[in-house]
Amino acid sequence: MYDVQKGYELARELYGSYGVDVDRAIAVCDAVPVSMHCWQGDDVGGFEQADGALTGGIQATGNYPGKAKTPEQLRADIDFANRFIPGVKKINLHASYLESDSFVDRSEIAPEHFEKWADWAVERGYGLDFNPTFFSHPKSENGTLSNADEAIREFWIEHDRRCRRIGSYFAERTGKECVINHWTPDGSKEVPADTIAPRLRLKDSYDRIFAEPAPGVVDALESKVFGIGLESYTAGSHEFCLCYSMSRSDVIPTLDTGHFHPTEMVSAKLSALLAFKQKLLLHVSRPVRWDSDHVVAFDDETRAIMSELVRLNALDRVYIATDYFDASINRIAAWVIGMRNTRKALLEALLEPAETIQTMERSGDSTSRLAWTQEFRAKPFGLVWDYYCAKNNCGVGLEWLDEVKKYESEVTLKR
Ligand code: RNT
Ligand code: ZN
Repeated sequence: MYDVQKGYELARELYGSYGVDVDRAIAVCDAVPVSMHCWQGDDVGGFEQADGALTGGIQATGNYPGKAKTPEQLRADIDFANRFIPGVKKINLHASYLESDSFVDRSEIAPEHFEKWADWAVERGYGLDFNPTFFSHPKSENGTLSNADEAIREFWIEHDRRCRRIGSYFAERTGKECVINHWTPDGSKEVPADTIAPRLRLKDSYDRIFAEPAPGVVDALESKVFGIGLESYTAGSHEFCLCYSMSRSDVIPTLDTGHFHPTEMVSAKLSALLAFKQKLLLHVSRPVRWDSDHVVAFDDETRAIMSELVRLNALDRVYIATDYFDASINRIAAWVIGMRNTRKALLEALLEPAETIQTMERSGDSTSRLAWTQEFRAKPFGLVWDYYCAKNNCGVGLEWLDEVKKYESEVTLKR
């Protein structure tokens, strides 16, 4: 290992000469909560006592050994992964990760089924976020909140109402707000002859769900362009979810980086939405040609998103959550890599002299704006990142990898 302290001092001097305060960047970066999704640990399987396949147009591909099979294993894996993930974290659960000795259907879930998760989170100081599970269930095959069958639609309305009560329970237990992401896979393989009826039912379902107050809960609606098997029509499209969230001050939009046409960038949408909505929820993922949910990379889009959040001064207006599921590699490594990349992109963005560049722009000096923006592409921000990881005791560079391999041979491969 090289001299991390020396590297940091050099970088601090260099960034300082451009007016960037490295210590402030580190402090801001460290305090921004990133909500880590629980479902990377078991390929979106969950712990309901029914072994159904993953449905709803999403797919976890790969068959890497050692996935978590019980809530205890999943929590242990999250604990282990978090040793190598710096910064303030929340844990994002799905309703299907409930705990009960006997089968509990989605319309019957209650806070008691999440008590162990809450105890665990409180002990570690984590906030908890939540998601109703509108997929992988026999009653979800022909749609959920937009279903034409009123009994089935009622079932799902009840599910989501209960999820919001669980969200309030989490907020009360943790003392932190619980962001609930409402995503329904409802759609169809061919374009329906009547495209508005499912959307009117979906709208009515949400109206009824949100009619009940849920203290401590922040409701977000996630849209999507299409799902596998549901290629031609999505009831909760971007326009639907955006219009719905515009119609209510207390519902915010979710932008998942994989939920748009492949040439559309979430980073380019942020300021437009923030001109109208006070808050947004982000699902940071990596779509490869489709909503493939690859592990978050330190790629142009992740960096552009973080850069926008910093330049827009919107770090306290946007909830950042991860959403991916890769079953082809070590799942703990997948968490560590994706979570570290998310925060790494945030730190890099915070090391740009955004205010100086914006001042140049306001004075009409676009030449300097371009020169300065480009200059920062090659600054040694990795030295600052290494120092930040060292300071948080999270492993510098690839130090975490050997430990994850060791945990794999001692724990996960023995499952
Ligand atoms: C699916 C959505 C949704 C899910 C999770 C598991 O395309 O992105 O957020 O990934 O709810
Ligand atoms: Zn998502």
